[in-house]
Amino acid sequence: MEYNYLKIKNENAICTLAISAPKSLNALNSTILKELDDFVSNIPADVRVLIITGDGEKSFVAGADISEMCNLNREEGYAFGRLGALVFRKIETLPIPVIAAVNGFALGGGCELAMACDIRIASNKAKFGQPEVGLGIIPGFSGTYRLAKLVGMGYAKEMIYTGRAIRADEALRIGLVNAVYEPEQLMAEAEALAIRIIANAPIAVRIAKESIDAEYDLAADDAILYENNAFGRCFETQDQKEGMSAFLNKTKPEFRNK
Ligand code: DAK
Repeated sequence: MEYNYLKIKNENAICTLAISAPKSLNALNSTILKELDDFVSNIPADVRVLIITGDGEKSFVAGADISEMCNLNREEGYAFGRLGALVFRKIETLPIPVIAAVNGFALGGGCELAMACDIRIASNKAKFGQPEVGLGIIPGFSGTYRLAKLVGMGYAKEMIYTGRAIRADEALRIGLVNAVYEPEQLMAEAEALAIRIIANAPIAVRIAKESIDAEYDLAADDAILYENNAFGRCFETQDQKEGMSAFLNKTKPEFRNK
């Protein structure tokens, strides 16, 4: 599929995807959602970390496209929300880590896209918010679900009920982002983070992601058992042998994704 709204750079196992709709501050219309769906459904097998950002200096994603949503009826609203929610869920469940490099406005569907990623880092110009109730709707791409998980009920309810946008420093304080950088450093820091991840055993990173996500909603005993099984699976890999023997031999491991 040819993409009109996605700019993709794929180098050294790190793929950077920039959403690019400059006229609407990268707001998500249904074509962008379909392009995103196609991209994440066909992500090249050699990609080990995906970085998602917004094209331009001002915005990550300024939400879902209000001009497209304006005249939807109930069924159409459901279909639009479902399309976005399913794409974001595909991003969340990709077998590789996904980093959101939030370079500006991350409002509504933009904040929700960032929250579907594994790790969020931000420029000090970024702003996060769920302003939907001011438009007569609620967050529709799983924001009511993920925001509370990330920052707790109290902050999530305050942000969603008031629609107040918060700056990057507040997002850092409440745990919505992991780190804040000068705008010109953001992409280099995202790549540095990706490089630190891909230095490790690929299968172990994949199993770690799968385990953290699967265990989050389980009761303690079930979660611990899940981890025990996942831990056991690591010992079927050549990379486990390589990692441990390299440590014992005081050499650098050469992981082969096997
Ligand atoms: N949609 C469409 N166009 C947008 C947009 C958006 N979300 N955000 C900005 N734009 C457009 C503006 O209309 C403007 O277009 P022109 O007038 O130049 O044609 C252009 O981008 C530049 O924006 P501004 O002139 O407003 O720029 P400022 O710097 O003054 O302000 C801003 C930047 C980001 C603070 C402001 O544009 C703004 O407040 N934008 C709207 C942010 C927002 O409310 N986002 C949340 C959207 S609602 C659901 C599914 C999904 C959702 C809900 C339900 N289901 C159906 C279940 C999700 C909803 C949302 O995300």
